[in-house]
Amino acid sequence: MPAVKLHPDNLSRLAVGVRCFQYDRTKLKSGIVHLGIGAFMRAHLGPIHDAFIESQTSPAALSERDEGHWTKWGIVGVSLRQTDTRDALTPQEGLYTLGIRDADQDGKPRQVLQVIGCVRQILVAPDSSQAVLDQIAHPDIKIVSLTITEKGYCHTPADGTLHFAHPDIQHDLAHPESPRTAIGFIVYGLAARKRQSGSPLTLMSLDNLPSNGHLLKSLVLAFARKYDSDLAHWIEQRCTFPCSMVDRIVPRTPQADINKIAGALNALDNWPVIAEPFIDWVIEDEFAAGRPDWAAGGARFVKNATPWETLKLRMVNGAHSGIAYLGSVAGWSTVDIAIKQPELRACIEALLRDEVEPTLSSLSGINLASYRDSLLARFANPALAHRTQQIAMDGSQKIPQRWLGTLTDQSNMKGETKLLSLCLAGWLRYLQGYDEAGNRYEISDPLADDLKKKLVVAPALDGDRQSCQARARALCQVETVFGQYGAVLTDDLIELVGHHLYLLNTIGVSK
Ligand code: CS2
Repeated sequence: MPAVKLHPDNLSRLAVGVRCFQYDRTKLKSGIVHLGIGAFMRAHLGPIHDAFIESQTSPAALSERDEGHWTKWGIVGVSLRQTDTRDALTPQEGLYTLGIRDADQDGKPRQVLQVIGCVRQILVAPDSSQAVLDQIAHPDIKIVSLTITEKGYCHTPADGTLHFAHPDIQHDLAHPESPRTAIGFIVYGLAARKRQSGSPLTLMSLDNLPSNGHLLKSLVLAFARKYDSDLAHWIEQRCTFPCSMVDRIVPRTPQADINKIAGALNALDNWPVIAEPFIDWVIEDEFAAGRPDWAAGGARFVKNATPWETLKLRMVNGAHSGIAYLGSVAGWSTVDIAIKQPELRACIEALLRDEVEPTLSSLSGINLASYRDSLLARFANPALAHRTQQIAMDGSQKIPQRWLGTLTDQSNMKGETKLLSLCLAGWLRYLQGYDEAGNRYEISDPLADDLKKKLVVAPALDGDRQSCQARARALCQVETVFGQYGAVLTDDLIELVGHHLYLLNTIGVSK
């Protein structure tokens, strides 16, 4: 174990070859509040933001501009529930390591390490709710960004409306001084901002949700209208909500990797993050109070991000969820192991080619066949060990945008939906809670209890043909997921889902 810890005072002792930010981070002041400082933000916005700062601090850039261009853009991270990121990163003054992993030509895993400097401070909302509200209200803060995962929006996935009966939303409506949800923090923080300075703000969702900016806006406004209709009006006038598409595979860092990274870094980082080399970020250029030039880190600013979001959600995430359910059931613990199985690979390739891609034909300037090939190569990355069970989480929140839009378009075009129905059956099979070797696992989903009640039967009935058909029918009655998609769940499709479920239970995925 290395003698030193990762800390600004120890950077000269990092191993040769480790990339480290090259700017004077003591000059950074806070300009961005990021809600949900998890692995994804640290592996996506973090390095792109560092690339922006470095583009501004190179000698050439500095001779042209004053420092104000970058010093005002430090990031304050907020964890909405857990204390672990703050506890790990605060002793490191916010520094952390990003390990980019892939395999060399011989398939041997390799990694490049980079120390990221742009996070100045981390707050834990339940411990410091007033500080979080004060930050959102502060006029120096120009952007509040979010990666809070799908369920963090407390909406009904089928139709995108705020779930007012959600216990945390109920709590927040009653407790303006100590909210729990991102929506509550944003609305009460904006109320203080309106009172104190009235300065504009950009609210930037970076989550895997369709039209994430529009969704965030409608949820914030729905909550604000209940609280104070003038505030809702002010938000509409003074705040912007750009939509974005974000793409990078970021598995949870296994505990064992912390020691491995410490060895390679020559310093102990309490919580490094790992990611694939691929990174993409398309964002609408609608910023109410200025923005960093993230193009320096590869971001693409566009007028309308919707086509990119649809492409990514249906191809990357749609395939991911299919692999996650079928792979978990078969006992293939990681995506690379799953996609190495010839039958599953052929099935995912056909899903993309024959069922997803025909729904994306309006996207100009993109070669879907090469997008598909590079996606399959990303899934095959043997150095990531991305757990199928990790992706399988929260299916009820993910499935509408990943599969049901595709299903709707294909049904309207009288196209192929065989493999989408296999994916739905895969989800039903996964919900049975045990894999083909009989190992039991927990279903981690905010609707787990409801789903189990409606869709899971006594194990003795799992392989019964009629029971499989009945569960396929019950699936369509899960309103929060399938509400507005009722019309595409035709009798034929339901019968096919039931038939696939029967085959998955009697023959299995892995055979
Ligand atoms: C994954 C995504 O966990 C999941 O649901 O599908 O996190 C995926 O890895 C990213 O969206 C890739 O950009």
